[in-house]
Amino acid sequence: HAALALGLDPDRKYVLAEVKECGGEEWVLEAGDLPVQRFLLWPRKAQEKHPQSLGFYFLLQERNHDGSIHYVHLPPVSKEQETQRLAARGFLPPPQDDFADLCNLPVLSEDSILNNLRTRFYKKKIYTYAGSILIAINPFKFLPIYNPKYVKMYEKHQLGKLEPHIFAIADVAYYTMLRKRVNQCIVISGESGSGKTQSTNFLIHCLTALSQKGYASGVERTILGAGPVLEAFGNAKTAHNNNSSRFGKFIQVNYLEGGVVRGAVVEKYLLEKSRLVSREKNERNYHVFYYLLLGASGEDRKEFKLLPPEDYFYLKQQNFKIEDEEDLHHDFERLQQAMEMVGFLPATKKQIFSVLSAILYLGNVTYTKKSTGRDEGLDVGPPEVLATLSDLLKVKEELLVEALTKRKTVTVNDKLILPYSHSEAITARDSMAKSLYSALFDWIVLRINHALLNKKDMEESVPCLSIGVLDIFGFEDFQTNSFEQFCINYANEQLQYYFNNHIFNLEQEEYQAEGITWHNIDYTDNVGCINLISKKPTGLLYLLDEESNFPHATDETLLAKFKQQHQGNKYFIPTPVMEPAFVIQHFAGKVKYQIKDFREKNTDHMRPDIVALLRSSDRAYVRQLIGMDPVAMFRWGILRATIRGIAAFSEAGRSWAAKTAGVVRPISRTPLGELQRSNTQIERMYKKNRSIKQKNIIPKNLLDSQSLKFIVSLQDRTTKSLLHLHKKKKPPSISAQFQTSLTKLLETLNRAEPFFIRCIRSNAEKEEMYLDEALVVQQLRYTGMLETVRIRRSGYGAKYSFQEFIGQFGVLLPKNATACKEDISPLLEKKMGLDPTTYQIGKTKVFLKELERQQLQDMLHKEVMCKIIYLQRWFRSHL
Ligand code: AD9
Ligand code: MG
Repeated sequence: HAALALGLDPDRKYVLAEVKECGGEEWVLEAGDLPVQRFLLWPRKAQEKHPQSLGFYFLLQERNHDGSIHYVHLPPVSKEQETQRLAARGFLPPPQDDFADLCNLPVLSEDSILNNLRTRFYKKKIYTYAGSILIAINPFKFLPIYNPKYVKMYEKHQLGKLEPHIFAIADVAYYTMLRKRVNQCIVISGESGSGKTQSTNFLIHCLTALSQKGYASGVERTILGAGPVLEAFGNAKTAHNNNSSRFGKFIQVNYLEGGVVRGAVVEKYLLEKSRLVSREKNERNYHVFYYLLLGASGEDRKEFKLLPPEDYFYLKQQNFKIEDEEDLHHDFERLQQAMEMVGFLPATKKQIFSVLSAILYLGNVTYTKKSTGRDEGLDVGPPEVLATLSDLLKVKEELLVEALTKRKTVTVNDKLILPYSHSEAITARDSMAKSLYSALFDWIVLRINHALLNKKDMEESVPCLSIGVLDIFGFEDFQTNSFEQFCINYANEQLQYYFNNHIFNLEQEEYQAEGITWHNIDYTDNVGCINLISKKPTGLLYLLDEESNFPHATDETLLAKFKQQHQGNKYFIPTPVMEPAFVIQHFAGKVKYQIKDFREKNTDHMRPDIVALLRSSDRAYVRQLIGMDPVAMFRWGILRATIRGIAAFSEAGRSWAAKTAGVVRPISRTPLGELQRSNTQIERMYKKNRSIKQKNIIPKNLLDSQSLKFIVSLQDRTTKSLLHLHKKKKPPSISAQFQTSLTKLLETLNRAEPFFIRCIRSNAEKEEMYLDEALVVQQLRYTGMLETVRIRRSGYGAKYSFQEFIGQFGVLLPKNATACKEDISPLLEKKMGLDPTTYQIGKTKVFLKELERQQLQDMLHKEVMCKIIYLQRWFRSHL
């Protein structure tokens, strides 16, 4: 029972020691002439930070089994840390009042917000509201508040009546969607390691549980399986987070009108490809590689030709050590289960694992200068690696060697074959690995989407309502930051803007439009930074695209362009002339980006040579991975399903669908010319079909002109993307694609009603139940928490149009009341006697504070109960 750490209590009267395996018992030991009061169980993490470190305050004397004595030196702990840790364990300070909603704080300041959050945190209340915004502080420790009992507890409750909880948000989003018949979205933000992905998982869990009766089956199971599969392939250990998302995702859960889950769609954003081939010290490659290597059975090892992890170049760079073998083994089992949940058959899993194995082998390909003859060029090896690769990918070894050593360029009238230089060859090899992995990831997302789409019968109905949950990669600032961080931080910048726009802009514009009394609240606008990055024509992203296309450009000319265009911009901080880097003042802090490889990463598409090689594979799966644009394949999936839906509906629909399907079915194999012809045919059918619709054979909601147009446009887009592939036309740059998908995402979000979750990282060391005040304050500051609470507090959380108000609270109004200010006002002013500062009636809407809304709701409830009792009495006396 070695003591792990010692410290002084805040008054420096006692020595406190912690013992790892004592199971919470108190121990008494001697420590010099200081009395030792008690021993506590401290988090293991705290100890890992200073293993056996040579503190000079404390010396623990221990008796070994054989009676000899040895000493353990332990580090001192700061008074502040000590106080916080003691508070966490319920020792100190005496219990303080706390507020579940920051809007109810008696005094509003940065200090009072922090104090309240801290007090709650150490009472294990990690969730706090700011009106309807949920603040979640990552405790790095699982609290027992997520079991199904809690889902039930929060079901149909009123926000604010129970302790704040993430399930409360899911529940309110769900019932608001059903009540208002409007799509909802939940936008989760926070820096890397703050708990967004974890929160997403809790939300998805709750959102599927709410709709199902008792057990997860069918599509719910698929949705629940999707998370772990995507995390295994798209998350990795970084300096900030052991499970850092290296891609963004938007999961949209679709519901039937009655609220039963019908399916879901996962949209992914920008996977960090560079991680596959290199990364910073102490960081790891994608989880799935370690799961596979440490979890695969002997048989699998043989089949996929797996080596020990330390034998792979892509894994062993920089401080390679694996300390969590046991966990990884279990993780692999869990991954396999999740893959089954999303419908991956054993054969599919095998295909995936052999591609993973091939990717790892690619890293072991080495090059040497040709030793014989005058032939310039490189020898590639080692032979056994090439043989294994050719076997795993089922490609001819000569072709593989060619793709790994020579560049083929097709000019107007000639084909040029040039040998790569050593560094070019390494780049080509890595590019192949990255392409394969990102194609694999896209394919997995696509397959998951298929499973989510097809599980429930497409025939039944069309999607009506949805709740989207957004979980992107959090803001990050590493020792060295590159193109990936630039994109990630830009996405976070956009999300902050979205938040500001909703919470401050739109809200205050509405107050103004409604003509209610209001003093504007200022906030820190980040639009300047967004303009710096993305405003046409000189935004950094546009300059980047320009320089990426310019043949003689280099990273240096790009940097020069940045500096020249944005000198003096307050978001673009000057750097020393010689430094190959630039600094951006983001809303969440300054970040220095190294310009190296910006251009290359921005145009990092699958190389035609590699496409050609993989196309020649004898393994259908490998051909599939690269053969089709995944987006097109996905659309094709919807197209097919829609056609099936139409077919199921009626005789006329069936014949239409049969013809249509006949035209488009073999789309992936159809020559392009024919595909274009088939487009014309669909168009013709679409026109003909108008008459079918007019005859009311097909109901409007199933086959309105909108969905037919959709089908035609899908077909069109599919053709276009195939053409793209065919003509080898330059696809848009990575940043342009990212920009487009972000814009699309924001459009989707703007069409839905948002809920916000602000995740906060409690400390940078991932220590359990420990709140680092400085770090938390910093996050509160840059997210504009004080201003947010201010507007939520002085603003009005509840809004009803007059019509909605009458609809909901009509029972409380006189019989002949109409939807106007004059009829509604007496209820609030006289009958309820509300304080005039707690509500306002505008031109078309009633605005209420949260507490008053609850009063109104309670009053309604009482009134309805009275009516029921009255009716019951009446019945009893009359029947
Ligand atoms: V990143 O931007 O993807 O790098 P996230 O997603 O914000 O980041 P994540 O959800 O991965 O952070 O949380 C990091 C770790 O904190 C998790 O792996 C958990 O171990 C831990 N965590 C987060 N939230 C909770 C929680 N509510 N309860 C317990 C939590 N642990
Ligand atoms: Mg994450």
